[in-house]
Amino acid sequence: MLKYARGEYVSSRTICETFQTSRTAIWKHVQSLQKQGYSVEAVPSKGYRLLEMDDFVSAYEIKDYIQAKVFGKLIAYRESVDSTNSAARQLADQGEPEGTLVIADEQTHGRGRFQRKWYSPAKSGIWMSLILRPNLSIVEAPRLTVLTAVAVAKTLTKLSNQQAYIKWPNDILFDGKKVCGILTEINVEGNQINYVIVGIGINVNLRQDELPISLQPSVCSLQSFVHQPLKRARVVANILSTLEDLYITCLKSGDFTGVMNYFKIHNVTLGHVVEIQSGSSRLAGIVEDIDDYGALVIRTTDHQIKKIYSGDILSSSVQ
Ligand code: BT5
Repeated sequence: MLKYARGEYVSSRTICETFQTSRTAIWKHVQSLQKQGYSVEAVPSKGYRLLEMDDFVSAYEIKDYIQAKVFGKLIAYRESVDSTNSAARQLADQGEPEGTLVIADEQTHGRGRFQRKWYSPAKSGIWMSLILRPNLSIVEAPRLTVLTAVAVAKTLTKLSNQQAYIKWPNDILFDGKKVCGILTEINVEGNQINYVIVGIGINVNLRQDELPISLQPSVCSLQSFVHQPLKRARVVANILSTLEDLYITCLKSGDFTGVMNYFKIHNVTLGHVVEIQSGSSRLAGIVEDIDDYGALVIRTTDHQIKKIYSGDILSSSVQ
């Protein structure tokens, strides 16, 4: 109500009548909103008003835009958290259902793969993790990273009118610079997946000079590619709905061909000469293909075909 009143006061009485609740209950809700960062002013003779409409990623804001049916049905918003992936794991362990989203304004210990740091300052990006409970075997799990990368690339392309590209295995790039990283973590029971946490980090409002110097050459932010201010909640809702569509279609049919094709067509590494670090080994060759499970198929300099399931592309160039 406060949001739709656009900065005007709404009397406590009107709110009480609308929601059939007590003044004390409303005051508790207002305090909860204030805790989430909303500036709500309370004046005894006038009521409540929302002072400014900031760019929030609270459940209220995301639900304003959401079209997905299951993804984001439950949203756990945190102002600050160590890592949304860790928070989502805790919730999944407690039995929270598929589609539950954890989203934070800030992460104090955001993680990349191999325990690398993910820079996640307050209010500048989308730091979120989704709980999935797919009926897939462990070997199929990397397909979920592919699917997520495709959903994010499609959404960012639509919102920016500029094609986003994918760098194997989990980066989304604009103009060769990383705008998003994906961290997929699985919890298994026997050969079956118990749950998967898909973590998505997207730089949205970060100015280039606000980034750590070491990241500035290789990292970018969505705001440089859109011409009007973009609400993070809208981006989140768009990603959830694209991701949900792809997820339901692929899992129902068992057919990931469409997703794999998009992943390959908009990939910056396919056909390139690359140097790769995979575990403790380093190898060089040409990326001939990406297989149905998201592994890189490399023809090495000594003409062997190798499949790489996890690692980092250290350098990449056209032959
Ligand atoms: C990734 O790892 O790219 C996965 C990042 C996933 C982050 C999300 S945020 C929500 C959820 N909760 C978490 O704790 N994590 C997930 P990797 O491929 O290992 O890349 C990590 C590297 O990216 C770092 O070593 C830096 O070089 C670079 N990096 C760090 N912060 C970045 C940022 N904000 N934007 C772009 N690149 C960054």
